[in-house]
Amino acid sequence: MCDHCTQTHNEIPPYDAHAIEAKWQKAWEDENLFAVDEDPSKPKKYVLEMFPYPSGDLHMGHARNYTIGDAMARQARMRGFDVLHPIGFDAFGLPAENAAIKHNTQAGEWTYKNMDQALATMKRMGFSYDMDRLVKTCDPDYYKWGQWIFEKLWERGLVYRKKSPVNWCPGCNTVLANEQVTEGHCWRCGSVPEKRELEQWYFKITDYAQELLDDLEKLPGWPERVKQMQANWIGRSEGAEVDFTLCDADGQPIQGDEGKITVFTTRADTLFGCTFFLLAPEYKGLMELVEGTEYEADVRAVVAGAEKVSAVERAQGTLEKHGAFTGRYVVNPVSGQKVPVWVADYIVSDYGTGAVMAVPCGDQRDFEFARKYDLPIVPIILMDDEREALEDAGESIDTYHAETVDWDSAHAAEGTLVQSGKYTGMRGGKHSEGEAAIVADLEAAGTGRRSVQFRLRDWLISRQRYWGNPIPAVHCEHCGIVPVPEDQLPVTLPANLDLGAGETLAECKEFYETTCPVCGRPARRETDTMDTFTCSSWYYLRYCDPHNEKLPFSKEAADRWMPVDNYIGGIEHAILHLLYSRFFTKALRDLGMLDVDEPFTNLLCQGMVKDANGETMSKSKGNVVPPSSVIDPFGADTMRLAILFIAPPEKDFDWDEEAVAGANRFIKRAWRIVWQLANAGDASARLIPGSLDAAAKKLYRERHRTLAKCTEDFDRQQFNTAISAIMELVNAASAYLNATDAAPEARDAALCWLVASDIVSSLAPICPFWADELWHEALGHTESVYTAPWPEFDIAEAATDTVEIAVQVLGKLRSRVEISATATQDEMRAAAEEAAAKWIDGKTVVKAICVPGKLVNLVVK
Ligand code: ANZ
Ligand code: ZN
Repeated sequence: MCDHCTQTHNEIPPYDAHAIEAKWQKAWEDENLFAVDEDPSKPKKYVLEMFPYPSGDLHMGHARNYTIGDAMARQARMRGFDVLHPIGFDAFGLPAENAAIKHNTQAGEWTYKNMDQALATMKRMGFSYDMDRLVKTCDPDYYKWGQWIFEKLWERGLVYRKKSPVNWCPGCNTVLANEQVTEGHCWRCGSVPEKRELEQWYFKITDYAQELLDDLEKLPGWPERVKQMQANWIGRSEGAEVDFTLCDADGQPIQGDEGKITVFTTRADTLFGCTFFLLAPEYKGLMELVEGTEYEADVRAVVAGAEKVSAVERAQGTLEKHGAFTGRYVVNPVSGQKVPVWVADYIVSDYGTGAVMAVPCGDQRDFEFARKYDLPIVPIILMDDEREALEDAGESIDTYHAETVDWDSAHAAEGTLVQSGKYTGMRGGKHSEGEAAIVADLEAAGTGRRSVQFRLRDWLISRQRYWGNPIPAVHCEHCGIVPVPEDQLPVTLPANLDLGAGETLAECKEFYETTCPVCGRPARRETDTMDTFTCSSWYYLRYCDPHNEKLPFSKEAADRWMPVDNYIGGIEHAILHLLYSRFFTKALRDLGMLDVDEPFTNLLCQGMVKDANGETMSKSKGNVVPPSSVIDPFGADTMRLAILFIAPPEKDFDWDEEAVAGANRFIKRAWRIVWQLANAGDASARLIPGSLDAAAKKLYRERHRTLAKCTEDFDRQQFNTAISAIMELVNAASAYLNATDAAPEARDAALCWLVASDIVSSLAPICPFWADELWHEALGHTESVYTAPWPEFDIAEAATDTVEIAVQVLGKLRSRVEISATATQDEMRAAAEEAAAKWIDGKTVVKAICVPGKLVNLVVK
């Protein structure tokens, strides 16, 4: 007898998550089930999750990231794609060094141990990776190719060295790229970087600035906000360069800097409002202007103060502004006015020309500076309401005159130009009529020209750290800096550095002593390593061809698999990693190594997993929920189901114990229903839709409807609603089983079998162990459910052929009746009269008002 009803069924085995999961982990591994087929007759699908940094075991954020990708990959496999779904580790980086120092081990040892632990958790979670393609960036056979790519980029002129003020992080003891200074702090340790003048290696990403911006349009599958963040970071600005003539207090030209200083401005229309002129503290030639003068000391003080603050913060303009007069002047090429030159710390040297025409009436930063140092503010642009007020007062724009303003902030940037010579009356603003007119005149006079500026800076890639990919270069006194010959790659990291004692590569003789590959004389190896972001900029290409010993990857393999169809990862990578990867793809394309312009067609940024109170999980807060805390009691399938069911993938969610318990209840229930259906079912019976009875017909319709919904939701990656659809199917199946309990022999065996298969198949991408167990044990298959196709459905079959209509008598609802969806008015009336017989009772129906599909109102007398 069955516990749940009064019938005798075949035995239903209990759902034992742990036994099942262990069994299928092993079976899939033995069978190498998730290896790529390399079957060119099938369409390809490349599903990729951002690979982890192996800092310890996986956390909930990883579990969510990989579960999303795995559901996509498994479903794609069932839908007939040849799927590439690889994993690896972003294994170089500072935490390994710090841990090595702290725990007195080697950075490599610590890293490999962590990778093993993470791999074991991935296996428990049932992720369908092609393990044959595992990539660890700290393996010499991976980083060798990173060095090789570096040398190719070098040959192409995309690598150079430059001495410049760089962000030196005192916490990490290394320089940082601009991108790695977020809100004035090191992205990793939070220290405030210092400026240091150092010779460093750069990648010339700015060569691709325009293309990186333009091609965002080729990415409709990326979240808008990510594209916006990239566009802002690239920061294209259209404007003009304007040459000012340098002079002394008497207006005598000075021959410094060829006698002129050029500014970049987006607002040439405001030239008549330029009342002073600003130089960045790092401006080349600034010191020559003041040396030996009474102004030197004040200027030096501003320069020294600026060194303590990062350029990023200074440019934000939110800090208190500091400046000093240089004693020099410039002459405005349009107005002929002579204005004083100041140094100001909110001007940065690496944007535009490092010199600015200050227009305090229109620019808030200049306004604040003018107020602080009592410099003139002359209004040269009227906002529309100011202009109307002027005209109402009967005054003319042409004769408008004001030498100063009583405002407390700069005014709107757009309006009508006034006090602007022949440009008075024109529209002013970015890309305005006035701007165009002034730039045209400047061009004609040779004192200005159109110019486009990008915020994007070249990528500073050298790091003075040990645990990274060595830059393959040799410094020779005779030959200069030369690349390590290709046949000597990789330059391998020495294993036994004493990090604890503070030893660096630059102090490791064994490493740096070498001979020059050109002249053979003793030489010194470069001891900087590459930013680890270089390693993660092309790993997705190595996955296409992981064992290639001649190249980082073959063109053939890249052409087969690229671009990645679905890339899944955190929004924290919206700028750095994604921008660098896009740059690498384009540069490698230009080297002829692959054909695509963009590496990632669709990008999904998964939301964060927060604790039950909506707080970000972190070790320091002690609120981390480790994946094992769910897998241990419930199994990985419950964990995966809960993760995908709690919220759509791109939304943040709060960790919810109740949802986990709910997911576990559903899995168990679905398990029983599938077994019951399978026991009642028959694989060889033929399903004849026309001969199904009403209850069976209802279930049959429901399966088409829910599968259509589920499939569509999978396509939109809305797994939570896909799961809801599967739950509805399980409910419908359960209702059918209950309705037919009295006469189980009358159940439609073909239908039961079909629906059992449907439930298992549709849940298979989400609960893989559960699914393969049922597929084999309840449904008797000998091959994995992932070799079976995704269930087919026909949305037309979901349409019902009957409708329920309301029956009213004299406008009062009396009954409901089910009639054919195609019933005529006469048929509707007849059905209504029958259903409402007792309210008609002896009276005559004089009229029937029929609303097809909805109701019949009977008028009686
Ligand atoms: C005159 C002016 C008038 C400006 C006005 C703005 C408003 P975007 O749009 O971001 O490209 N600028 C130029 N170089 C600078 C530097 N190195 N450091 C700080 N500021 C700099 O910004 C361009 C504007 O930023 C330029 O246009 C310049 O100020 C300033 F009502 O020139 B403008
Ligand atoms: Zn040499």
